Amino acid sequence: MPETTDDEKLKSCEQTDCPVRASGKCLEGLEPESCSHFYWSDGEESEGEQDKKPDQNNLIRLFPGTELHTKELGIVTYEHPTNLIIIIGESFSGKSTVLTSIFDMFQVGKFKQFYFAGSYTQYGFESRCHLSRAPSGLVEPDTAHTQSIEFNFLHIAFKDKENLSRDAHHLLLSDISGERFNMAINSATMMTEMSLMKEAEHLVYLLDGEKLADKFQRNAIVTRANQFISRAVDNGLFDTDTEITIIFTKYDLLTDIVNDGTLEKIKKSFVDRFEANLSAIKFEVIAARPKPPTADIPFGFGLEHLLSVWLNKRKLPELNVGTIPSSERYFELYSYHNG
Ligand SMILES: Nc1nc2c(ncn2[C@@H]2O[C@H](COP(=O)(O)OP(=O)(O)OP(=O)(O)O)[C@@H](O)[C@H]2O)c(=O)[nH]1
Ligand SMILES: [Mg+2]
Repeated sequence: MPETTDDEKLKSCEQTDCPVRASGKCLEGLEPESCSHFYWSDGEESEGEQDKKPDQNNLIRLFPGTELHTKELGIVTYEHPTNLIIIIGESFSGKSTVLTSIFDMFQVGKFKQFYFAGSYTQYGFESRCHLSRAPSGLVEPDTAHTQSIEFNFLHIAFKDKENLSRDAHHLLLSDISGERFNMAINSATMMTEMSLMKEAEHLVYLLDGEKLADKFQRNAIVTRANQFISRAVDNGLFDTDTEITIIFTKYDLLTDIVNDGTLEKIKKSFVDRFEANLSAIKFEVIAARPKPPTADIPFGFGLEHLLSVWLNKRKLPELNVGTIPSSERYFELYSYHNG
């Protein structure tokens, strides 16, 4: 392409309404060349095209604030050391309520140890929280059913109240829909597509406390949890490097099975079945949204403890080849491992 000479250059402006191109006069009333929006164009663009063309150097990238897809996680992980938390469980087990309750507790300053320090996905949190808030018109707070069958992530950053000068902690949290869960149980292909689970710092399986408390539904949901873990082991997604935490949700409904020893028997059945296949199985209890909250089991019961557990980095699998690159980002380490 022939180069334009200085004589061929045209006065131009980034502001669409500016008459500088037509009349040589600056919209701001300045000497055109001293205006920050002014530039010389090579005269090849039509007026319409010139109006549309942004100055790349001045572009500021705005985030829509919705959920992040897997390929977008670099927005967070390239900027900050981040822990990836994947929350699995069948429909209604309380996965989304865990996420929305964590966000709500930060908003109202309910955590003793942590302050909210930002989120790239605030809109994603807000839209999930909507149903649980007054404007949605619900008498009883509730959470929308998760629609997407893909992994979508919500980001949250928070600081230790005791140590505000230290960098914030960053978590990427994902829940999968009940439909996705069922597909993975019933299809090896669908399970294999969930290979991102291998990269999670913390892998969490929620067992629905409401169904556990019901003796007619209890065996079925424990069996489905066993089927899910077995299929993940059979397809190589879980192995002896995998640590999984089984969380009993809706603890407000579990008093009877805690007192009669049933809960301990369920824990033991998981350990007996999977201790040879996995690195560890841990257990927690939560009541993200007890009905009703009480002094003993308030709103968000157990969530602060979960956050403090999720801050820990997991022990990386032994690598056979080469040396580990000096990076705190597990995503990079993992891609190196497989690369
Ligand atoms: N009693 C009680 N109910 C709860 C608690 N936490 C959540 N729930 C209720 O459990 C129901 C299901 O919660 P969700 O968070 O939508 O479940 P989910 O696992 O995301 O479900 P899907 O999106 O369909 O996969 C909702 O009606 C919640 O209000 C709790 O701590 N106690
Ligand atoms: Mg959900």
